[in-house]
Amino acid sequence: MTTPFTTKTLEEALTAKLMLNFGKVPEEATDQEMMKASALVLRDVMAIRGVEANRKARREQKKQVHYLSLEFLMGRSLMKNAYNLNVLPELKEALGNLGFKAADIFELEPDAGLGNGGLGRLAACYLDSMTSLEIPATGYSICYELGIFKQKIVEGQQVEMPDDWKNLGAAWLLPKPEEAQEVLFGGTLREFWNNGHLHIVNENATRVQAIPCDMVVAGYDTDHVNTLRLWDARATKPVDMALFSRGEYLKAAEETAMAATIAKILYPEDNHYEGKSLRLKQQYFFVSATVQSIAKKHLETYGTLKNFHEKNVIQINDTHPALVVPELMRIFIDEAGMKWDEAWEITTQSVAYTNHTVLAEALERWPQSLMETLLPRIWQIIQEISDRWQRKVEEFYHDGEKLQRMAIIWGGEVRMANLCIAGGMAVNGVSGLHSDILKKDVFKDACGMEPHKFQNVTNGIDHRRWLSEINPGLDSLIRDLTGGDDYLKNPPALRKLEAYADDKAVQAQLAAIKRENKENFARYIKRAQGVVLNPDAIFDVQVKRLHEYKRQLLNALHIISLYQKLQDDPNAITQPHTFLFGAKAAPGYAVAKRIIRLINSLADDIAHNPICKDKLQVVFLENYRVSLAEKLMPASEVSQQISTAGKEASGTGNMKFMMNGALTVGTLDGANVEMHEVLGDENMFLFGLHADEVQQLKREGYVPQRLYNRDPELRRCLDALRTGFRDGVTYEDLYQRLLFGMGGSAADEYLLLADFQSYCQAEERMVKTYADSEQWNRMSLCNIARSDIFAADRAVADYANNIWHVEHR
Ligand code: 26Q
Repeated sequence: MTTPFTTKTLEEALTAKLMLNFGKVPEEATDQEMMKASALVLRDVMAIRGVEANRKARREQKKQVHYLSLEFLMGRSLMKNAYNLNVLPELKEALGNLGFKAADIFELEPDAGLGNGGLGRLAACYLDSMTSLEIPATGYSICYELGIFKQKIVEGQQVEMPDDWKNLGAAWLLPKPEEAQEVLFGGTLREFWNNGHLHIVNENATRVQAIPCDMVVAGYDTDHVNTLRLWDARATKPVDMALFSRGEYLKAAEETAMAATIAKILYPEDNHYEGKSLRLKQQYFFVSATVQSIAKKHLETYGTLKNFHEKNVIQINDTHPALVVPELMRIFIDEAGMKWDEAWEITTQSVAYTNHTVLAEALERWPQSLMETLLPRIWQIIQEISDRWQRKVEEFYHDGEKLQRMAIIWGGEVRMANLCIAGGMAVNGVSGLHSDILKKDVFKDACGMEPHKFQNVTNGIDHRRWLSEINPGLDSLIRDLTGGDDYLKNPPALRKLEAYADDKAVQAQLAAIKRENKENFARYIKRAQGVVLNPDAIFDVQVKRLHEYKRQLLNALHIISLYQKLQDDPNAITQPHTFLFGAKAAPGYAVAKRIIRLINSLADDIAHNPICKDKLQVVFLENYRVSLAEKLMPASEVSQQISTAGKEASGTGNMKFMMNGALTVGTLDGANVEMHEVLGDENMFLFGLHADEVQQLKREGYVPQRLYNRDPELRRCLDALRTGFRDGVTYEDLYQRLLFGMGGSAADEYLLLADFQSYCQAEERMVKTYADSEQWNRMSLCNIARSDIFAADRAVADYANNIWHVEHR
C-alpha cells in the first residue's frame, strides 16, 4: 500500500485545511476545528482513492456487492481511518507538533450512531472487512439526522436525549446531488397499451428526492476503498411557479412534509417490530433510491439489465430492506420492459437475506392496507409474487397448514421474511445454533422445499478495531509473541499465542496489561460519571441492549443474593467484585426501563452500605455506545452472555470480550456455542438449560412458583424486589411478572428462575478461578488465541465464497 503522508506533509495538509475552511492558523483553531480539518484531510485522500476504485471497477467489470441495512453503527472514524491508512502515529505526532493533544481531538468526534445494536454494528464491521479484503462493495442506509438517542440517567431512570451527530460528524460525508434519485409514494396507477406492451404509470404520486451522502471508508493496508452511501431526503423543487400557484400547492406542501420527516430519526426499537407508517416510508425510500442507483450504474456499464445478477449481489440485513425484491421487479418490468419470468429469474439470483432473530415479536408483518395506499405498484407486484409462491408451495406440499405458514400475504398482512425467502437465492442465520433453529423450526417448511437456499454464516467482528486499535498493550504483546503484525491480515496467526499459555512471564505481562486497562477505565469513569471504581475488584460486565431475553434481571437477582449473603456474613465475600452494566432500553419498552431503574436502585443501596466497601459494587454505565465499548472491552475480565438458550441469534459483544481476554459466563446460546467448541468447558463458565431443554420445559408446562416455594435463597432474592431498596421504590411489578406473568406474557417467560441456581454456581466457579491468577491468565490467553474464529474477515470470506461468489484478498 502507498503511504499517503509523512508527519511533515500531514502537518502541512492540516494547516492548509484550517486556513481554507476556517480562515485560521493552527494557533487560533479550536479543537473542534482541528477535528474537522483532520477528518477532511483524510477524507480527501480516500475520496481520490474512491475515484480510482470506481474506474477500476468499471474497467475490470467485477461483480459488485451491495450491502443494504437500515442501520450502520459506525461509531467514530478518525482514529479508525488513520489506522487503516497506516498514518495513525504520523497523525498523532502532527497534531502534537501543531499544539494539539491527539487524544482530545479523537475524543471530540461524535459517534455516528446510525444503529441500535448488534445488527447495525455488524454492518459496520463487515464494511471494514469487505474493504480490507478488497471486495468491491457498497453499503447503503439512511442519513438519519438523529441517531440512536443519548441516554441520561436521572434519579435512576433512563431519559432519552436527541443525538444530533451531524454538526461535527458530517465532516466525513460527501454529498452527491448529481446522483440524486426520485422516490414515489402513493398516487394512482394508470395502465395503457402502447406498441403491444402494457405500460403502468403512477399519477399524482408524492415525490421525494433522495440525495446520496457518501462516506468513504478505507480498508486496512490496501489502496482499495469502499463507500457507505447514506440517503438524505429533500423535497423536489416545483419547477414551474405558475403550476405551483394553481393546483400543485397542496402536493408541494405534502412533499415538503414527507421529505422533512423521512430521514429525521432512527427507530430506536431493537429486536422488536413497530408497524409505523413512517418506518415503512423509510424502508421504501432507501430501497428504491438504492435499487435505482445500482440499476443506473449497471446500465451505464453494460447497456442492459439482463446480466444484472452476474454483476451484482444484494445482501439484505434482516427483512428491513425486503422491498428490494418487488422494487427490482418493478424496474425490470416497468422500466426495462422485461417479462415477469425473466425479471423473477434475475431478481431471485441477485438477492440474499440474513435473518437476525427468531423472536416472534421482531418478525416484520406490514398491514396490506398500508402497502396498498403507500406503495400501490409495489403492492400489485407483491400480490403477484405471493400468488405464484402459493401455487408453487401447493404443488410441492398439498398441505393447507404449510400453505398458511409459508404464505407471503395472510390475514391482511405482508410477511416480510417469507417474501425474502421466496425472492432470494440464499437465507442465512448468524450462528450455527441460530441457523439450525431456522432450518428445523422457524422456516422448516421453506427449507423442506428449497433446502439449497439455507446456510449459516457465523458473525464476526472487526478485530483491527476491537483489539489492535483499542487495546495497544495487548496488540504489542501479540506482535512480540507471534512475530509481528501478521495477525492483522491473517487472524489465525493469533493461535501462535497458545504456545505461551503456561509461560509465567507472559501470564504476568497479560495481567499487567489488563491491570493498566482497568486503571485507565476507572480514571475515565471517574471523569465521566464521578464514580470511583476499585481496580482490585473483578470487572464483571454485562453491556448490550436491554431486553428481557438477554436477562439483565437474572444478573441483578444474583447480585441481590450475594448482597444478602454479605449482610448475613461480612466475610462472605473475600474477592472484591464490581458489576458493570450498560444498556439502552427502547423508549416504549416499559419493563426494560423498570429493569434499568432496579439496577440503579440496587447500585445505590450497595454504594451506601459500609459492609460492601471494597467488596461489592454495582455501576450502571450511562449512555453505552460504540465509543464507550472501545474503552470498556480492554478493561473487562468477565463477560456476561446469559440469554435464554435459543433466543440470542448470535451476539457479537461476546466476541469483543473474548478477543480482549475476558472470560465468559454464559449459556449455550448464539455464538457462545461456537466459542465453547473452540474453548471447551475448561476455558469458559457455562451454565443453564440448553435450547432443546428450554423448549421441552415450556412444552411440559413451566411453573416458576414451584421453584420459588422450593428454594429459600431464590425466594429471598425475589422477595427483595417487593421490599425494594434504600430509595423506597418497590419492584413488585417485576416480581409479579416472574411469578405470575402479566398482560398476556407467561410467568417468567425467559426462565430466569429455572437457571438461577446454575447461574449462581457458574459465578462461584468463576470467582474461585479468579483467585488462581495463573490459571486465570492461562484461560485468558487461550481465549485471545482462539478468537480468530470470530474475525469479521473470516465471516466476510464465508459470505464471499458461499453466497456472493466474489473473489477476495
Ligand atoms: C423492525 C421494524 C420496525 C422497527 C424496528 C425494527 C428492528 C430494528 C432493529 C428490528 C430489529 C432490530 C435489530 C436486531 C438486532 O440487532 N439483532 C441482533 O443482530 C446481531 C447481529 O447478527 C446478533 O448478534 C444478535 O443476536 C441479534 O439480536
